Amino acid sequence: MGSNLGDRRAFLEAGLSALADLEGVKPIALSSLYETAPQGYLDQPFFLNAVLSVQAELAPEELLLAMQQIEDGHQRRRTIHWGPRTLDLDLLLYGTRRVNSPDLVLPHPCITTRSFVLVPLCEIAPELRHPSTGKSFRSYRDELEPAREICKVGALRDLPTASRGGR
Ligand code: PH2
Ligand code: MG
Ligand code: MG
Repeated sequence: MGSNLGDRRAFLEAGLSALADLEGVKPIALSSLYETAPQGYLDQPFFLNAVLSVQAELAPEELLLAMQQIEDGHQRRRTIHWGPRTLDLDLLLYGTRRVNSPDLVLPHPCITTRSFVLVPLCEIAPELRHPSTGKSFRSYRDELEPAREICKVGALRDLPTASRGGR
């Protein structure tokens, strides 16, 4: 999850609640919140990033669609590629599943090179390995240049449970 426009923390909180409210999606673990220097497209504000692990009954494509609908519901405008955004929800991994479709590539193709992904990911899943290469995400993280700015800035609120009544 990422945000670098407006009330970044509020957008991440809202995204987290919306994910937890999806039918068939149960939050399992949430990383700390990190403030991170922009990567890729550099001329934009710093991000807040976090990684969330969920148990999902939805297929990967269905989950992705639901995530995009949540983004669209939070003032997300799609202009500059990798540019500033109120709420970005990226599907990084789906178990050990490998997907290569026009709309979805899993594992996420940038997962091994982005410190703002690897640092929070390794926090919640320290033993996890890349499903295709078998290499641990910790190794990928440790091999990154330390210059990349990434700073723990606390936590989002507690891991939400679904607020849907009775289901
Ligand atoms: N997202 C991007 C591009 N660059 N940089 C940081 N630090 N955090 C992000 O979430 C991020 C980025 C495109 O989604
Ligand atoms: Mg992204
Ligand atoms: Mg995205």
